[in-house]
Amino acid sequence: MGSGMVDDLDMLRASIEAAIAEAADLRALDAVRVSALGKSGEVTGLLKTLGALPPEERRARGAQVNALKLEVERALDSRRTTLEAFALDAKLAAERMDVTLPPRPHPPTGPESGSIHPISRTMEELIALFGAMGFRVAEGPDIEGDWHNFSALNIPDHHPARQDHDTFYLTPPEPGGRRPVLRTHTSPVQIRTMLEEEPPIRVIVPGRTWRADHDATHSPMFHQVEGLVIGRDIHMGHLKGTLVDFLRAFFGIADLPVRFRSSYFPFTEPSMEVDIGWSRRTGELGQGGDWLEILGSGMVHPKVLANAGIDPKVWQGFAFGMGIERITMLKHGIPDLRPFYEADLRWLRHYATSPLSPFTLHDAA
Ligand code: 2NM
Repeated sequence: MGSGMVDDLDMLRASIEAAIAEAADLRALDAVRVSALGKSGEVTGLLKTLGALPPEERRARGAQVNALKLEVERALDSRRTTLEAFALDAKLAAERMDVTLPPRPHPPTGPESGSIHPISRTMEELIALFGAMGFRVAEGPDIEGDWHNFSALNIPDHHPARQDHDTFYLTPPEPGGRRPVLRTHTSPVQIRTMLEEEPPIRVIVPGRTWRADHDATHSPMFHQVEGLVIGRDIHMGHLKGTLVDFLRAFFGIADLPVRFRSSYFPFTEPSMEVDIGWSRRTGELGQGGDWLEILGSGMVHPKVLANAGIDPKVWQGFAFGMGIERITMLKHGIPDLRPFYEADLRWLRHYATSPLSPFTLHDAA
């Protein structure tokens, strides 16, 4: 009788192991597990019969059934490992992609195709060009305090730029009160950079700016890039070299005429406006014989350095600023400012660029 029962177990073992080997996926394997080891499984059923056996048989039979249970568990584990590996292989094969395929054609052929807005593209070019000259990008808040936006920059209380009709104040006036503003230039970021960092400093600050001004050539929200270089012996030669190289590279005209013209800003001394050559008749940039004002610049005023925690006896430097819309319009012959902010797909299809198309830049530096 004992050997007959062992035969039973051998047959059961063989049939369960065959079912495990045949299980083609993890779900089928789990069904085998349930039918063998589940609450009413075959092996579980055998374990339940042990209690009814006389003690001398129970010991031997118990050892055999438990050995079977262990073998079944091991066989299930081993098959599960194999099937999981199959499943991963199948998933990897299904997700396979050819990274050597050429890019899809651009400009957009479907409504879901994206493109880079000219303002964004110019900002990327500015970052690349000045990056090649060792500048990093600094950013700051769009809502500024009076001190960072005006006072630290040596802009006096009575200055016209502070008037309500030029500046967006965020709270109503109160006697002697200092009101938060939408920054009117990105210069407060240069102030923050000087306060936070030890010189030498070389940053550009591209970003949104606001002025209460709205006509064919002015938008209440526009974009600026300003730059700041602080070092022990930075002088006007560095200012001129940097800006001439930048302008020629940005506009892609190697012999673009550049002229520095004495000017005034409260935050620089001396101050210079910078003109580039163009033709008033054709609107073309280059040797056209006329001059076009393009940016402002100067040596950072000692008072501004001191306000920003930098000793003007040790450090000096230059700064500059320009309008991103303006240089973008000039570079690409865009005649009107307003469509920059209208999200008109016809305009974007014409002036926006593919994220895959290269910059149109000459070498910087
Ligand atoms: C300009 C023109 C000239 C300028 C100055 C500073 C600072 F914070 F360093 F003093 N930032 N930007 C500056 C100088 C900006 O924009 C037309």
